[in-house]
Amino acid sequence: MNYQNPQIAETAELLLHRLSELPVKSDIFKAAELKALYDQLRTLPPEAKSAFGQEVNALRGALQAIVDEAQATEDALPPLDVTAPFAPNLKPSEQPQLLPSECGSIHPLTTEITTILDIFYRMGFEAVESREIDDEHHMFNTLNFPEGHPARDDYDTFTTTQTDASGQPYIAPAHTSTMQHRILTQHAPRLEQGIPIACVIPGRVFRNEDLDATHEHTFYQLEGIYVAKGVHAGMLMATLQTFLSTYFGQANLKTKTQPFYFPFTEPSFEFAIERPQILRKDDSAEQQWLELVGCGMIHPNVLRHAGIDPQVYTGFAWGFGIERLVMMKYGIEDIRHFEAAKLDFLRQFA
Ligand code: FA5
Repeated sequence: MNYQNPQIAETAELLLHRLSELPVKSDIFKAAELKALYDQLRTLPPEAKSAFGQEVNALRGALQAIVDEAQATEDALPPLDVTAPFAPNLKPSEQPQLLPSECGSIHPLTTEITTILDIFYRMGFEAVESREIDDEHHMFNTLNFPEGHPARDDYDTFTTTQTDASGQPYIAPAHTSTMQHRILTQHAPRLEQGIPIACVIPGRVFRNEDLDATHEHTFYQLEGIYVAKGVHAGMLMATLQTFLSTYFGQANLKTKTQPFYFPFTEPSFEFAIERPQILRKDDSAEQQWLELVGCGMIHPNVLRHAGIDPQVYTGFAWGFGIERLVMMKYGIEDIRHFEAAKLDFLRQFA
């Protein structure tokens, strides 16, 4: 359309160009230039108003026609599933048959992690997610593993070819303890205000492992950290006992500890529970134990590294394998079921 008024002609050219690039076409009606034309119309003398008004309305009509046409084309297109695991432009007849999404269900590990976290929330812990890529500093140095110490070999995992600023490869963490230094450093100022550090950290961990019914190369752990004044090992045992009794719904669950070694805790323990009924090997009256958790009092060097004075504050930490816990609860005999994507297994938890 040819506009007689040069100002309207110029605005029309500008708005038509802008419209071609706007993702939401109707936003063109919010343009300040269009509003300016209407504002100007109001100020014109009556004799000029009519011609100016007709051209501004014609411009608005032209814009509306383009917006309507774009909307009609959009409505005519079939909806696009950008998450579809095939080329989105395939015709419906060419698309592979997929199960309708209502057939899916939440993975049992997701459900159980939610249940586990809920118990710890009620005990006053907050949750922080761990990372799936980390570095040598958090994997070993801040956790009191001396350089070249054989204890590092217990955490054999995968590394990237890409290196960090210090020339070290990035590490797929072999345990959630890599988060300890971060949590302690970040929350240390709370201690001065008399607020304890109380965090649980769920996360996926990776190990270069020989696989069997209880060992996976990729599995979940839940780390726990508690630091305040006057914290002692009895509190650690009580915390784990309370959690496990609640999780298994068995108030009289019996637990025991035995000495262990972790560089980042002193003393260190392995925490065992009496096998829940479902996982007893036989009906004998003999007590049967199952080691489940690595734990201990946080090593003074780890606290010091995070700027916390171990003479004033003490704390405990633990780490358990989530799959093993879930296996015990439901009597699952092989850890590899979790990642096997077998519907027969998954449907039992749907
Ligand atoms: C650790 O990973 C320590 N970071 C735990 C810890 C945290 C100690 C804080 C002290 C303070 P460990 O390697 O034992 O410890 O693993 C802890 C738990 O993870 C085991 O008890 C087990 O439940 C689980 N786990 C270990 N390796 C595997 C595996 N390959 N597959 C499945 N679960 C595993």
